[in-house]
Amino acid sequence: MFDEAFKALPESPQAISVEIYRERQQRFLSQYDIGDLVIVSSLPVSTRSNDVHYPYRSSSDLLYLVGWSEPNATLMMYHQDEQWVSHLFVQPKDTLKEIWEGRRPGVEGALRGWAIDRADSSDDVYQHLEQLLEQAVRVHVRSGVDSVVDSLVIAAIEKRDRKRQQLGSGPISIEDPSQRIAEMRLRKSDAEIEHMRFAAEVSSKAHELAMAATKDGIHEFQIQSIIEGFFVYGGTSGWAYPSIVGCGENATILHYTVNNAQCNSNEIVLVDAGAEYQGYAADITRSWPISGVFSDAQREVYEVVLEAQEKAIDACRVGNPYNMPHEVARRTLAEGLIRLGVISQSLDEALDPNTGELRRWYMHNTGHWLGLDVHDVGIYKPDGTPRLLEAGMVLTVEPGLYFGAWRPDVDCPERYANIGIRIEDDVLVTEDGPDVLTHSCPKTIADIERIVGSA
Ligand SMILES: [Mn+2]
Repeated sequence: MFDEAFKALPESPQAISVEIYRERQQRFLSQYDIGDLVIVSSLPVSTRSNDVHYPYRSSSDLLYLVGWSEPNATLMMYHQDEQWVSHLFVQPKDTLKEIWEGRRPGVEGALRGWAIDRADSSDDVYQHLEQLLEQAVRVHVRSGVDSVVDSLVIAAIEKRDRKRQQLGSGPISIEDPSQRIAEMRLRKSDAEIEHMRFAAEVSSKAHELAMAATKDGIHEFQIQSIIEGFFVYGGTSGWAYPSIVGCGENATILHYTVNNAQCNSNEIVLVDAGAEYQGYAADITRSWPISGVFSDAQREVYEVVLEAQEKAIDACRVGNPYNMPHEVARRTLAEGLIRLGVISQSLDEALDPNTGELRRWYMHNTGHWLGLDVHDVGIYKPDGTPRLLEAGMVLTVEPGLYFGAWRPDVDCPERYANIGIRIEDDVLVTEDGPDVLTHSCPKTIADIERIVGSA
């Protein structure tokens, strides 16, 4: 059923090369000094129910620096014999375990295929760490990820005075390396953008397939299954975050994930779903009428949100503050709601963060960074002022309007009762202006009306 859509996809990009990981590590390590020890751990496996685990996903920082995706891995980077050493601890080969859980690259495999200088078994990680801590001056580790690493580092710091007095060794401080990695992750390289573009293409196609299959009486979970089915069929690892599929009043609940209602022909369905490819996320929202034709009221709201989204996308330009798309979207939404008679305040009054009426119907931000994490890393206001956009940054643009008639806190205009519209695209900032990675996902009223129900 998905084959035609699959054939229309671009070829999946090649894996990020060892050379690229090496270059990343060099750039990262150039900020550190001799005597620094950097530790980046994978995240632990978590249990879902007896003997069953959640699908494993490593820490994004470890994926970023080495691309190693197995559990029980620890990366240590330190300076030795006048050069930096990337030392990765991995699950050793173990035939019995591999029969049950799957093949492992093991220590030799890690050395052959990954950007590392040394590899050892994860069984020996703490022993090595104790030795490395004796020589380290500063330790860079994110605490709270591996409790044994944390306690060894703290023990080494506690011993430092005695050690340093006798031997002149032992660490004197701990720092979190996350912010330095985040600054790098915020600016995407060409190889990363290719990965994100592929995740975006598969996700766009999945939304289009779901639109085409939509008909009166379809259930939210059926729309969800088409979308998530194509994420996998298209060659991604599946969803980057749990899919939101809400029709009718469910479309007015921002993080609705129950997805179990049946859809009526007079309703809008709001779908927020994106795939993950090689760790990189896409994040798309589309809203369409179950019947395939917007009612006048639905069309009025949709047009306002679409105009706000297009103007906000246009504000994703090098040198603009990161929050300019949000301000542009807010203004356009407020103007639209005044035009529709939903807001009776003046434009300035409507935009007031405390007393403005816009907040009733638009209560979230217009976007976030996107990358290895759906809500990707990167400080929005370094030194308290909004960061200026640079080429290579990727952000989502996702204005919406939500008229929840079920809400006791506001008087919902009857004409728009239970209409929820959000339109979200993923935008790469380039020197030549915004590049919409999710451009192939239908969003004009004409395209949506042509596609919905056409399967
Ligand atoms: Mn989003």
